[in-house]
Amino acid sequence: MAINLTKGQRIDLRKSNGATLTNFCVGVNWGAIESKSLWGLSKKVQDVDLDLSCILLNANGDPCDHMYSPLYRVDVLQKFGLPAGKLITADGAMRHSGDDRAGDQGGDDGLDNEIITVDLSKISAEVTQIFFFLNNAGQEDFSQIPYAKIRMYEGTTTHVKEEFASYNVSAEAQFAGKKAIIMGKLYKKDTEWKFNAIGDPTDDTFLGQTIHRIMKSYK
Ligand SMILES: [Ca+2]
Ligand SMILES: [Ca+2]
Repeated sequence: MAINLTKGQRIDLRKSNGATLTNFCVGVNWGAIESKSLWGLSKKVQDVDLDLSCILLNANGDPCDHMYSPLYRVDVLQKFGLPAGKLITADGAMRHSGDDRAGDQGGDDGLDNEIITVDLSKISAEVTQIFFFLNNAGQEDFSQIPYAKIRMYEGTTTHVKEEFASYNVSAEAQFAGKKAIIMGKLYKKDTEWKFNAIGDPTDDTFLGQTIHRIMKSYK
């Protein structure tokens, strides 16, 4: 049984059989907004561009690596003191599946639209915290998106072997009117990795604001 995460919950990365979760995916599944015309004869589909990103911090709380869409404009990122986006960490331990700018068209396909694969055994020794967050690059807020679900699972970008934990964003009233979420963090305690499901919605309209918020208030 997958854990149904609640805001602020801290969990060990232990499976029900006692084994440690080391290789897993963090994914977000969401759908485009479909609306019917006045007479219900035609459907209008509006793309939704959510962006799953992460930053990695060392023991001093300084950022040492990041993953976010390479499609973010470099000149805008520079205003926030941030480097260009990329889809793999320097140590090769984490990979991003790429920027999905549309969401599912034609209903829930059961697969996550943006996925970060994690191999904790290969993470650089200096990394002690990894924050995951979600921004909406478009105008909608989370209450307008038909579904948005975050989960951790074992498997690949195209196959879910076993779900470990999940969080249903669109079912939460606290996300209405919000366009960004600080999802949670992996953190190393002694030598063991754990996960804290932060689940805080924010008013940020750009990823740079979310990263500054994490650096200021969450690390
Ligand atoms: Ca996206
Ligand atoms: Ca999907």
